Formats: sequence, C-alpha cells, structure tokens
Amino acid sequence: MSKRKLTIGLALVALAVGALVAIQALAADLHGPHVGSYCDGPGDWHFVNTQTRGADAGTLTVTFADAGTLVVGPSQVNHNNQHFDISGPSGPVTAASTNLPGRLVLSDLDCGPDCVPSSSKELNCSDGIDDDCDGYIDCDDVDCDGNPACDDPCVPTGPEVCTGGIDEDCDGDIDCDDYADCKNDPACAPS
Ligand SMILES: [Ca+2]
Ligand SMILES: [Ca+2]
Ligand SMILES: [Ca+2]
Ligand SMILES: [Ca+2]
Repeated sequence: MSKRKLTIGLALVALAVGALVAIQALAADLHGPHVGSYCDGPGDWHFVNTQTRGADAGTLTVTFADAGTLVVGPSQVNHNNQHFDISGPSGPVTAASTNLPGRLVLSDLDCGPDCVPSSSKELNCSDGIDDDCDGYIDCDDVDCDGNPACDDPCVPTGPEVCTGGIDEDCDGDIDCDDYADCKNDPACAPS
C-alpha cells in the first residue's frame, strides 16, 4: 500500500470516528424523572426537544411497555424546539430519545377521561371496575341487585335461636328448618 493511500485511509477512519462522535452527540435522552410515566387508559403524549440554536427536523424514538417502540417525526419545528405527538399508548414509557442535540422532556400527558365504558350496564359485579361509568362500582350499582356476588355473606352470631327468622349459625337452615339444633325446641313442636 502506498503512503498516499494509507494517509487517505487514515483520514477516512478519522472522518468516520468524527462522524460517529457527532452522531452520538446528537442524541437527547428523555429527562430521567419522566421515564415511567403512564396512563390507566389511552394517552396523548407530547414530547418537546429543546435546542439552543435550532436544528433540522429530527425523529423521536419512544419505547412503551404496552406498545413497543414507535418512531415519529416532529409535529412542529420551531427555532429552538421541536414538538412530537403520539396518541394511544397507555405506557409506561420505558425509554425515549431523539437524534437531536439539547434536552428532551415529556411536556404533557393527557390521559383522557378517567372512565371508558365497556358496557351500557354494570356487567361484572365483582371486578372492581365501573363497567358503565355511572359512578357506581360492582355491588354499589343497582344493576347488580340480585347478583349472587352481591349477597351479603352470613356472619355467625352464635347457636341457632329457633325463632326470629335468622340463621344465627350460618348453616343455611333458619329456625325450625335447622333440624339439628331446633328439633327439641318447643317453638318447633308440632301443633
Ligand atoms: Ca364491575
Ligand atoms: Ca357502574
Ligand atoms: Ca341455622
Ligand atoms: Ca334462628
């Protein structure tokens, strides 16, 4: 290899290393405290990358735990900042970065309405969710009246008392129907 070719080769390597360093410098990672942000439902995510002297339109790469990695271009390019919008994922955001210099923040996260109805009535009376978004959850919703999940559990208060209409010992048999306990009780003697 001639000395000239070697010189050109070294120059190219130096250029490549320089370009790599430049590329690495052009990367803003999401502001640490904003990593892990999430919504309970679909969210509107608004990221802003700020550069002191501006830059050409960049790209934002975001990884959501529930939606994988998304790459988007800016919705707005201003002199000193670029805005990126993503609608849908609930998060949490596990990582985000741009190929731009400066600082990247999650500027705004709109989680939308707190309740999204999955049904026109309370369908599941024991899942802890307000299915129809009427403000009443499970057994507190009149839609669940009569649902077995909403029967009050029997709390034993002592041995069966053979009058009064209460199943004191919670064995399922009330008063004289509780034969084991009331068969000899005068209140249950055949008339
Ligand atoms: Ca429910
Ligand atoms: Ca409800
Ligand atoms: Ca009983
Ligand atoms: Ca009783």
